[in-house]
Amino acid sequence: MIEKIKKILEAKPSMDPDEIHDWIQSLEGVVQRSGKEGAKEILEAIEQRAKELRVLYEPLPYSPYRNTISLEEQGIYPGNLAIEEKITAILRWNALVMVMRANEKYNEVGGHIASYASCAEIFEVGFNHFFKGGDNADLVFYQPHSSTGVYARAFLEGRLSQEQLENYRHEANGGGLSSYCHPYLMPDFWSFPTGSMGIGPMSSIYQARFLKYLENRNLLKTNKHVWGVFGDGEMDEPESQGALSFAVREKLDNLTFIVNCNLQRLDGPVRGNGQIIQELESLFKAAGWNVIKVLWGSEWDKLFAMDKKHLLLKRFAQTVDGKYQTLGARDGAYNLKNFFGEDPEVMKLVSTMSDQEIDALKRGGHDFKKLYAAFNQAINNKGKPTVILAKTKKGYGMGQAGESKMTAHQAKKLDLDALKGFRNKFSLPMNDEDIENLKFYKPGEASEEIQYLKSRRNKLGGFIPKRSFKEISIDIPPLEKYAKFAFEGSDRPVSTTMTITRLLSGLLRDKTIGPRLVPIVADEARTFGMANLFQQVGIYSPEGQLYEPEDASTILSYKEAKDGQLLEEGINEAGALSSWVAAATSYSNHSFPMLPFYIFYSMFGFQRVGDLIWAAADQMPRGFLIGATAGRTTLSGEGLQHQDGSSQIIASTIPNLKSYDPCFAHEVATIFDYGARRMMQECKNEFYYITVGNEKYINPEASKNVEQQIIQGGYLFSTTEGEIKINLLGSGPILRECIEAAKILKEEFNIGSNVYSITSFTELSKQAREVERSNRLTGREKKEKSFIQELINNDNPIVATSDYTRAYPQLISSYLPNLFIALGTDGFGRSDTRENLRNFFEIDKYHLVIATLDALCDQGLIAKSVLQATLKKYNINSNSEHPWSK
Ligand SMILES: Cc1ncc(C[n+]2csc(CCOP(=O)(O)OP(=O)(O)O)c2C)c(N)n1
Repeated sequence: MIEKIKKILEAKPSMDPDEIHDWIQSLEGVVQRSGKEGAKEILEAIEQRAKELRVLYEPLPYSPYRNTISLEEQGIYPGNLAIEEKITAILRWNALVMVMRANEKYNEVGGHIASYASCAEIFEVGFNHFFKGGDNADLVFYQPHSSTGVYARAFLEGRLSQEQLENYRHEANGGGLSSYCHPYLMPDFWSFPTGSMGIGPMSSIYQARFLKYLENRNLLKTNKHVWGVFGDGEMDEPESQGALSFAVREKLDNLTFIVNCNLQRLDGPVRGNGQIIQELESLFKAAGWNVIKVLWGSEWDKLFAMDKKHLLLKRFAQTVDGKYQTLGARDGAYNLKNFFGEDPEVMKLVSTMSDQEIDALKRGGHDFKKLYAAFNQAINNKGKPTVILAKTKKGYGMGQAGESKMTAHQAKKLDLDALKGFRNKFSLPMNDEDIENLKFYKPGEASEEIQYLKSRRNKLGGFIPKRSFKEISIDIPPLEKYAKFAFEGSDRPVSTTMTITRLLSGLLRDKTIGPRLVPIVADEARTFGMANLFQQVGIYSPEGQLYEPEDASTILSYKEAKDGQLLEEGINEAGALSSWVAAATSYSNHSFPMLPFYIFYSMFGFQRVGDLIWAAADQMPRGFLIGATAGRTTLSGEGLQHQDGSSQIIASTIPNLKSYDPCFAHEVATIFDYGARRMMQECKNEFYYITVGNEKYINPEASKNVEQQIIQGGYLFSTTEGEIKINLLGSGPILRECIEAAKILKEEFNIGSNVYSITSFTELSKQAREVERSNRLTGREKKEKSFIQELINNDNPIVATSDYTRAYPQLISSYLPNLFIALGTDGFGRSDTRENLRNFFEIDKYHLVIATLDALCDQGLIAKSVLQATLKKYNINSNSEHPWSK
């Protein structure tokens, strides 16, 4: 402040210093008379007037480099500090030992020590005082590389055995502990995967929002709080920052971030030449968050009290993080010389302190009292989310082996001296032999540590993390009730997008499942013909609707409502997907199943937010992902960045995802009904991806008795007889090219065909994979046939195609003995008509005929001259480049 005043005076020598002084004195007077709030009011009024007068004034977007909560405001610590310190020391030790033992045993399994070492106090303040457990458990996102500390705690609580700790990162044969927080691998323990940086912060925001959504829709009222402990390096991820203003817009006062600002990431400092804490403060403040900085431990308080001229603040402000790191890695003597000693007046403040006392000056993130005050203020703060920026040391207590070292993140062991140093620093009651043998330490059940830890958890409702919920089944109405239209065939052309949105609309009307559906769009409702939902169910907005919409006089007018059901997430696929995850895990997080239906531009799904979907899979979600305007040629006109030829292939890599590419309305309805029933009624841990297109065509009446096969992945759609025969396999709208090709083959070449509607090459391949494995591993004499082998059951060649790249139909090729020709849309998309695109990618009916003739030539069933003549007739230029290389 003084520096700033000096600067003002230097820049404007005409200003009278006394006048400035008077202003400051009157401000101080206001603070004394009316308190901080009064002073704030006056400053705001002055700022407002200054803006009106066009006085350009840009205050720094961050506060001084000190604790936001002053000592006077701190309050009394409600816990037993001595016991909590003991518990934390034990947890630190066991977490460290877990990593060292695992690496001694298996050498290659990795693990981290330094991250938990830096956030142990943060976790413990949460565990002992804030994180609620039990039926109303808070949602806590743990920093993934600190999972060891959470395991160490569960060990003391008696929830994990020593054997499990011994098997940290040794999971393949069951019973071991996951590297990071993976609900799929430890379904009774973890709820939120955070191992992929950035997904935790974004996901936690949408979980908090979903709680408000449930409440505002009068479905479920809880007082759950969402906590997220994240790394300062992690905050660089676009996903970490991307939803910060959203959290404010939605007034998420049920959300608290604690950023573990140890100033380091994996390679080095997060901001060597700057100050990450100040930068994050600016970022969060600009977004509108309540920001609480916890920078300095209690030991500093007496220095601050002596520092009337705020010289320490000036030193802090002058010190960049790269230097803080070096200071953190060195001893008291070094700090005296290189931090305090750089200003003789600051040096005077510490003149009576020993090197050891300097060494013992802690950072705020290692101080229970400071942290408690911040957590407490966070949960009592209303109307906006809070971030606590806690300054810590990476590898705290690791000494030369890691404390604030550049290589701290990767450190997996401490030598004997460092281990002894660790024991001494944290006063662990262990002898040298125990230390040398890396013994886990667990005080007896009757010890004060265990009793305390358990009583605290008891008070807070029970142990966490714990993924436990009541399985609740929700009935799905029979298809006849809402989906008859899809089976009757249509005189007028309809697209699969129209079909699926009509199905959704129908299901929304059902009294039981209807309210539990969560339709989600990312600014594409009109694209997919869903504008009717604006009125039918309303768009969720905690504010309701504060304006008369422009289209108020129309029947489909834009309607926002506090209890609106549709989540309109804006142009924000990552946010929409995070929203979907929150709804899709409502069954497990809140014992309140909801069925999300996120419909999106398919190219901006798996390709754009694939890692979010992978993290979703880890959480065993239940819900529909609908990739609309799918297919590289079915989406005509839009070109290279819009046309999706790959999502089905990415989807096929996700184990608990069932993905489908249907062609006809009844197929869509069958899959939709099956999925809804499996997830909601039968409570199966699977989720569904269905691609739908915007091409309109006449739907035939549904084939009979094929429902089961549609789900299995395909059925025989039609047959034409002929002396020679081909199998034409097609999925999605490209099935119709197969149907047309079959006609040409019959009429012009007398070649018969079996046309198969393949609803999912993926499902077919998964089942075939199982059968193949079982045949191999059982060594049975007579091998069982897979479903696809049974379905085809002839040795005619196969021409298989889809609107995706060749890899999609090729998923099944190795399970079939037939000659297998795959066609697909490999290459970059183009803007053109469907017809031209299908010709360009060589998947139209003519290329299917050519592929058939070629296959039959290979088998010696027809003459080459037939192929050559047909190429000529169709004017196919064999010299042109492949579409995928152009
Ligand atoms: C998306 C993603 N990119 C990279 C990594 C690899 N990684 C793991 S931890 C880490 C550094 C984390 O630093 P920070 O967030 O500051 O946490 P700290 O361990 O320092 O507390 C990196 C780069 C990852 N897990 N996820």
